[in-house]
Amino acid sequence: MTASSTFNTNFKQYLASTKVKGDAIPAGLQELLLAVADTCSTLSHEVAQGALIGLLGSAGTGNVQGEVQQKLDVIANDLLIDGVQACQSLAGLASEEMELPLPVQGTGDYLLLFDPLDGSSNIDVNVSIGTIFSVLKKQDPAAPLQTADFLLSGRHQVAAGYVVYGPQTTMALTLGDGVVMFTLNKVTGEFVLIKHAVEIAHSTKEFAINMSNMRHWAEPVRRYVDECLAGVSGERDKDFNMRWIASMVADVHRVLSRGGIFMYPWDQREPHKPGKLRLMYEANPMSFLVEQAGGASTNGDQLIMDMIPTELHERVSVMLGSKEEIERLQRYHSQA
Ligand code: P6P
Repeated sequence: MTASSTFNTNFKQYLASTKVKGDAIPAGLQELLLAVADTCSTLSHEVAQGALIGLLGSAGTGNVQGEVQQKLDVIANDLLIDGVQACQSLAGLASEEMELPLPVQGTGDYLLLFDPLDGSSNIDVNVSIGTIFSVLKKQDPAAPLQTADFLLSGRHQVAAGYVVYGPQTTMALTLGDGVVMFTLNKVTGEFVLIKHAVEIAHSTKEFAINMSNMRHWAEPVRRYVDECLAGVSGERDKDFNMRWIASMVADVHRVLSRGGIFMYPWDQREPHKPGKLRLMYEANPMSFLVEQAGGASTNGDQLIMDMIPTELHERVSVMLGSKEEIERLQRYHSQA
């Protein structure tokens, strides 16, 4: 695809003209993804206004995770619900911000899961944040919606993506046949294709983890990071760079864009919790994107997309990115 044609395809045209493994994208899925993209275009504008429209700071409420909700968390959640609930192809939706799934009027069988505004602790300090979404198909379309409908492994996703609200507002999307990226043209309000066939290099010199938790990590993670820090004189024979934006969408966007590894592993601070990040609407969609871009994503013991969920808001240990690094981490976990 030449540079000129790359920037002339908007999201609607892309969905209408693309084949996934030889098949056209179902009209109902196109409708749903366009509604998500349109909502994120609106959200991008709201996020950019911040203090100017009184949107910074806490909403004074808590969510099902026991976290203090930022005003923009609540607005993002409401915008997404309003933006998609009219989609005839939708059977229901689930959000990080809501304890139970929400049935909708649609007669379709798509299930939308989302973290409406991930990284919201960064909102007040003007650091990139993002929306993460995942699409599943209801296995029994005729039955009334229930939480169990959503408890499918990441392998069942029919689409997944994120929108990062940073210097550019950029969407990454996979439909199971590679990864594409679109940037929002803020004049027209359209997402425009900027990159297709996104690939993560199998090796890297860059890792991302919150180093302040080092003393709490399990031994395999400690061993891996120590070897990265030892650099060229150590086991790895090369120096590493470190990044930590504390916004999963921004950190994963960097991994998809230039390789690397992102880790939020289990640690001893809350040993009863398998991790901090959520499986259904953070780890699974990000893992789908990463695998489709030639990377890998594990919880240390198994590939994240193979995990069978038991709860809608369950948490998971996450290590994803360049394939060789994930294979090394899996090896260290199996040796532990
Ligand atoms: P910490 C944001 O709150 C988030 O859920 C992810 O986006 C991010 O990777 C992580 O938590 C940051 O956590 O403990 O470094 O603040």
